[in-house]
Amino acid sequence: MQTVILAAGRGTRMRPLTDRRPKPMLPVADRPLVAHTADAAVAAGATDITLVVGYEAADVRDYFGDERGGVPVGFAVQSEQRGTADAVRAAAPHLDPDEPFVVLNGDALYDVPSLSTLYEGTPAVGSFRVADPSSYGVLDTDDEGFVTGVVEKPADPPSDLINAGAYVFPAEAHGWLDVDESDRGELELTDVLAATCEAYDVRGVAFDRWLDVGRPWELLEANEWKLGELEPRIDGDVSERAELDGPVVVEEGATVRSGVVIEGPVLVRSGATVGPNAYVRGHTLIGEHAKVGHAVEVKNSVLMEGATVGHLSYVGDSLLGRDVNFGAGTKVANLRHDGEPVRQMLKGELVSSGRRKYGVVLGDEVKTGINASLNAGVRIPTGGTVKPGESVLYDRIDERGTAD
Ligand code: TTP
Repeated sequence: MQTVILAAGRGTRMRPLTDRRPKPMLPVADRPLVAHTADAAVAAGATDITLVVGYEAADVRDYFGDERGGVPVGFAVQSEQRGTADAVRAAAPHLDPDEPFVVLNGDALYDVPSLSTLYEGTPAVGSFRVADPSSYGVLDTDDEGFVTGVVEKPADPPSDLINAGAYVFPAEAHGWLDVDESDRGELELTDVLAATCEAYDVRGVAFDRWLDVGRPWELLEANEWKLGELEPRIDGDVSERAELDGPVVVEEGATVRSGVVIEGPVLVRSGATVGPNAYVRGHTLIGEHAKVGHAVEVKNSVLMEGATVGHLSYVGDSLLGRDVNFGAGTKVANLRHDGEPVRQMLKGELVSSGRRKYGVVLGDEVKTGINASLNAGVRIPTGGTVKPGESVLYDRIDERGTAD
């Protein structure tokens, strides 16, 4: 079935990681986030893919080219982010108006069996069961179990199934894309779904596994998921005096020196070096040309391309942007003394990550001096610096709030 993947978003909640790249291109294990979406779509039955791009569109185009897994890929540009229905409208010239179409958010991970079930019939909407749906769009259903619509952030949720941003629309829906602006000023795909529910019995497909990647700690969760699926493989240069346990991938052109202990799942990408004498623990992605040096411990973290943690440092549950450079002895805190979930500033508000263990989010090219210490939940903007011996207690992107 023809498939539209929405990848035009600015990803403001992911700042500073999205200052220079679109959210769908953030690394999740061995490929960008939106590549997982596209690959799941191909495996589930996409016959062609139209990627709707906008912010930093060239990154997405360059990565994909014109096919993915044998399926043709085209691009539609949404120049202004006016909402998800507007994004699909931008894709319309690429679609066959006589055929149904699938729409997927390009910033979510889907499991293939569930997505295949979605592709099996028209119309349908994907959902995911959560304990507290009140802060999401929640699916409402009739007595026969068909979906009647989506209720946004209901005080009294009609079900525990939240909208997973995955739809199969009938061919007629091509004519229903001109929706009115919603209360929050956007052109919303849920209004196209509402029109579909009026005309059709819409199947709700509850996904077994699904992850919306909107906030920084969800990028850690996405990596936890996809690193956990890696098949162990050693193609790089690994010292006989290194110890590799669990699922570890060392790509061709990567080097693991003596005295290193790696506990998988860990992916060491091409051109990266680890050690000597480093300890890399589970669910860590060491990006291309990144460096983890002597007496460094890294756990559950993403080091993007070229990030360097050279000596005597601890990095836990953190996201380090491209070419970040840690001075010797820089330490990251990833746990509060009171054991409460670590909070982070997002769009002017202090938000709970829901994680007891959560470290820092550093933009590209952040540099720290020797013996810097970074408090749990702190973000540092692209190109920011931390002085030798300095202790960064509060968020440096949004100074209205604290992250203590
Ligand atoms: P959001 O996560 O709501 O928006 P965003 O990706 O820009 O992130 P943030 O809120 O942090 O700024 O978008 C959901 C999906 O829809 C995502 O895949 C991006 C896509 N999208 C578009 O392609 N065009 C649009 O106009 C909008 C609003 C979203």
